[in-house]
Amino acid sequence: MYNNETTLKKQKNFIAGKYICNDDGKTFKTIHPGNNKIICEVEIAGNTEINIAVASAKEAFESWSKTPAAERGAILRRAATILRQKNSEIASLETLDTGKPISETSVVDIISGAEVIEYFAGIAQSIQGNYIDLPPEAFALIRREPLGVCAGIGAWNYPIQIAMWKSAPALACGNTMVFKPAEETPLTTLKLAEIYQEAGLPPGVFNVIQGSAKTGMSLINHPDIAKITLTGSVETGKTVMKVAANQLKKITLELGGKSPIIVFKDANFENAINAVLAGNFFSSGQVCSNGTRVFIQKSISDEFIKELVDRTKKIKLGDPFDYDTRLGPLISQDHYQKVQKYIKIAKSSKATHLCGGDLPKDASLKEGYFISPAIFANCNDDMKFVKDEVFGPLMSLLTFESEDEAIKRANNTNFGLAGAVFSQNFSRAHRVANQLKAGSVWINDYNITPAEIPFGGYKESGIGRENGIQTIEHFTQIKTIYANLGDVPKTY
Ligand code: TXE
Repeated sequence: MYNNETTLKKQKNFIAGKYICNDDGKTFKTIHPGNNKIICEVEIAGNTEINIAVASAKEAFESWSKTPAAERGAILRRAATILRQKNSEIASLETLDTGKPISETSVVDIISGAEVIEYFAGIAQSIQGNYIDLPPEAFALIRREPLGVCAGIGAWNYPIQIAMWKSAPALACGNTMVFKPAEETPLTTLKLAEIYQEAGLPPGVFNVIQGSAKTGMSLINHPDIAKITLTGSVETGKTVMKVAANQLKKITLELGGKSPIIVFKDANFENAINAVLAGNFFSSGQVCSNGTRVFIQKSISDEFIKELVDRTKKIKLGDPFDYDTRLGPLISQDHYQKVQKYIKIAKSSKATHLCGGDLPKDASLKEGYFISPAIFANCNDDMKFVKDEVFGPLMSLLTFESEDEAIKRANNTNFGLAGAVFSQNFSRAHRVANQLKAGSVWINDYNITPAEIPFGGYKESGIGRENGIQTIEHFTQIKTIYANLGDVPKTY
């Protein structure tokens, strides 16, 4: 088990089933955001290591893509079992690297990823093509084939979960992968690689290379990469798409959001409060689908806001390794400064500052990137902090009168990742859900993402979907084989 004082030996890149040393000796440091202590150095993958990783994935593809689906599924299922067995250990490593509370990582990050691996392990044997009869003397076979070597690029908010969400469908379909975790959180993806190997995954099928945007850029530019799947910011998504466009590589982009939660006066009050709080402050607000624009129907707004503020003031900020902690630090110094900048913008706007946005007084937290959960009321749709993705514990409250008004304002954003409606009126809830321009809409709940339902964005929030059967389409391609049983006419 790890704790906030843990230091580790230098970490390396995991390529072709083993850890290898990089040839230029360059490293970066990863820290624990709760106290800014260095956990370890991590070797950066340069072009040599990237080339070896892609070559090993390319070679492994030859046999992995021809491995019976039942065998691929069995290996993935074994990996999910090992992940569950090692949940406590990996959760504490994730808490060390991300600063997310152990009360979250021990019940969400690894387990939800393992569920996705199990889901795609089960689907592996059901991936199928089609037969089309073409009388009188022909037929066609529609084969569903894997793409080849996929590049996975991860974000720092759900490091191992993102690696599992990306690798599970890729591998189940017969692809191989070179995965680059975010430079802030390089550690748990290496554990995933070790576990895949323990489960029987052949060398080269899943490789982990380390580094920042430069490493990511070299990886996605590699000519042998067939597909890129990224979780990251909108800006990075656009850059990746441009690189992909040059070589017509396939892409899945899971990007940011500024999602609306619409609370009608007939909502179940307690459920709506619970969801709004979790949908804003989970992982210190560092969740792409968080519902950070909260629209409350005017007639219940006073009571609703009072309850939100009372409950928010009781959220326990502290050492992420303490099981009672509900809000940990932000990921890094840069991100801390970004969120503080937005709090400052909000405080100097015409919005009403109701609570939070402060640095903790507790001396034991002063080296970490802590900030107390903030709520601003009387916001309007055009305020910068209401429009931009802040990715921190900052909730904006807006009020509305009519259903049409709420829908129009909720959709007034370039993002389109998620949204929610709270109402006990069945017709209204569905009417509104249908009109929200977002990839996921929850009715009377928030941020629920079981493996079997697709997740992904409209508009600038992304392209493609993760999870759900639809993902198979993003990790395979169709080959049509036309078979003629008769003669070819003599035309010339
Ligand atoms: O993301 P980046 P950052 C949002 C959130 C956050 C902001 C910035 O608003 O504040 O993005 O976070 C790799 N080619 N989200 O700077 O830069 C990078 O190394 C190839 C929302 O951390 O997009 C990392 O592995 N790779 C998001 C990953 O992309 C590149 C989660 C994400 O980094 C690259 C995280 C390039 N040119 C942040 N540039 C979500 N969807 O949940 C960067 N990378």
